[in-house]
Amino acid sequence: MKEILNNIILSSKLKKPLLAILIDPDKFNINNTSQFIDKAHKSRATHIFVGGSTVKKNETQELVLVLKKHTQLPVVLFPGDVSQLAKTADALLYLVLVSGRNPEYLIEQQIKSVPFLRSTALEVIPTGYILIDGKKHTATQKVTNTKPLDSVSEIVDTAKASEYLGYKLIYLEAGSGAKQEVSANIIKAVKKDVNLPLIVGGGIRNKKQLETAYNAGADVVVIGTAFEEDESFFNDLSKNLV
Ligand code: 1GP
Repeated sequence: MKEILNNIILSSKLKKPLLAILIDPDKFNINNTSQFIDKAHKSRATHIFVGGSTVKKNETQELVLVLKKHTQLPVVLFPGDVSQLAKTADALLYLVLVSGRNPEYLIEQQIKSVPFLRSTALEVIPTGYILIDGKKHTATQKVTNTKPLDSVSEIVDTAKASEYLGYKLIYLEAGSGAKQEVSANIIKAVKKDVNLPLIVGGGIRNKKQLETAYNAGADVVVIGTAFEEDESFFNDLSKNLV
């Protein structure tokens, strides 16, 4: 079953924008899950992503179990490394950091994940993950020891190479808490040249930025920090306001 990917492809074709709430297990109070998810359900959120740059052992698995008890929204792993895998999630963004040249995040982590993945029915979605300069030295940069891209043509060529290589999704990432989100110009340029659904995240903190990303061609927007800092942001994204 490739339900999650097929749903993203269909939504992209129908121009129905998707919104993923990113929960970082390291920063999230698991005792607040019920309240947090109630708010997410009243918002236009369509997916829950789970992952972070530095997450303690077993934290992801515990959180995913609790989330699955509280929501029917698809729970998708967005792992910082191989320790952040959980059988009970619905899908895994199988990230390859194609903007970087660090073999650990190009192939090593993926190989390390194989024994675990063999024993699960997780939907594995090959994703070209492109780190873009968000005017802040983000955790992703630190942990992966890679440089973000800032040239539009390099970003587009990297995304196109990912398409030729057979990846199913492109993730344009400015980094969690980025000062500058991925620009509309970059999103438009990638959308024009690459025939894959586009996920965009990093530094999106208000409705205007969200709509700008959708209008430029983002199929899925990911927001984490804005909800971590202030859950009332869910009210701005109420289903009734769409
Ligand atoms: C980070 O793209 C996500 O990996 C979300 O970023 O936390 O800045 O919303 P924010």
